[in-house]
Amino acid sequence: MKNIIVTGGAGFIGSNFVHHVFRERPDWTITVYDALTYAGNRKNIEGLDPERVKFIHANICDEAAIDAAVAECDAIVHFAAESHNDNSLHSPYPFIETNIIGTYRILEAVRKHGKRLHHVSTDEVYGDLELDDPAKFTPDTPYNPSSPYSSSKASSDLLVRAWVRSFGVQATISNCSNNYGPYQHVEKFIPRQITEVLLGRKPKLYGAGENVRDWIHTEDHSSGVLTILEKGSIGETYLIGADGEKNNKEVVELMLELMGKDAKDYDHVSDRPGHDMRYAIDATRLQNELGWRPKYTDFRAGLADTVAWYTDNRSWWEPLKAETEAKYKELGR
Ligand code: NAD
Ligand code: TDX
Repeated sequence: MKNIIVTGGAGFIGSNFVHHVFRERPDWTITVYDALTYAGNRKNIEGLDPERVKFIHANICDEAAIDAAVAECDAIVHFAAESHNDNSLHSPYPFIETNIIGTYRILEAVRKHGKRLHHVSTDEVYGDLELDDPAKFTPDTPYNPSSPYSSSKASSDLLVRAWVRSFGVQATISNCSNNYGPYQHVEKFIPRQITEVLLGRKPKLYGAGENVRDWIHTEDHSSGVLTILEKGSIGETYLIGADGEKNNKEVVELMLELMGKDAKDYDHVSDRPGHDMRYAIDATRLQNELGWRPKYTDFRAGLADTVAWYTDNRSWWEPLKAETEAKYKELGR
């Protein structure tokens, strides 16, 4: 596999994956296929050798454009999505179009051209867990999504499964937990809070702050996806997680401490409607069957690096901040 397309490769996780593959597979070429929505940024993939990293500015819903791109590659890794729950509560339609129709277009293109597909999805398709539930999500957990975002991702996963079974498409799926690291949009929890503090304001916790997320460094997500792309069994679903469960209050307090502030100096704001309580991943299949292991398991160190990245890259995030906070103001959060 030498020539891959990365959809959404100018977004947070996609661009980290592009950097990862660029480093780890020096004989591969990578075509980033991205519509550059509000969440995409060409700066995320700046500085990479243009002989090895190409860019196509197009929408995955554009049938002719995706068909032409897929015809030229060996495999496609599909990250492109509308990815933010709060936006999906405010205006769901783009989630239906990109996440469902866009994935359908990709499936039809890989079917026509007989190409390998890896579809990137989320643990949110499984719904949520109670705080005291000993269970974690496994590949056999029934789908039970809560939000327009997670239900559109669940729909896309089901399309992939159907295209594998009905048409013999060569696809794998991964469902990963909450990522953190560089290049994450300031609408998301960790970058929002870091940048609020850098601007002299207070972090904003939804509700009581007791909701639990299973944090994984985006580098570990990248190595998981690359492992599945190279070694995964066709038709299989793999869960990617690094045993990183923390509640939101703990994350904010650690972040404030790392930034030299009073750990209790945050505000509680109104809760997200339908707010999932807890996500937790059991990554046994990926570990046992494909031998994958996470490397960035020290959350304190990973969060400190992330704080340092946002501190050092103010010109990257500052232009996004006003519009993002205006959207939150409308939502009352
Ligand atoms: P992101 O919002 O940062 O980036 C999305 C990228 O896709 C952007 O570059 C955007 O321009 C592009 N894009 C959006 N719509 C497009 C379209 N119609 N055509 C072409 N390009 C389009 O998202 P992210 O957080 O990096 O998430 C990437 C993928 O990983 C998504 O599929 C998401 O569901 C999944 N995921 C995310 C997380 C997380 O914690 N962020 C966790 C698990 C899975
Ligand atoms: O300001 C905030 N305050 C707050 O308390 C924001 C933006 C969020 N939160 C809470 C809500 C969640 O419990 O923090 C937690 C994380 O929120 P998000 O960053 O919005 O992520 P989440 O809704 O958990 O979804 C993320 O993980 C799964 C990604 O955005 C999805 O793309 C991925 O599929």
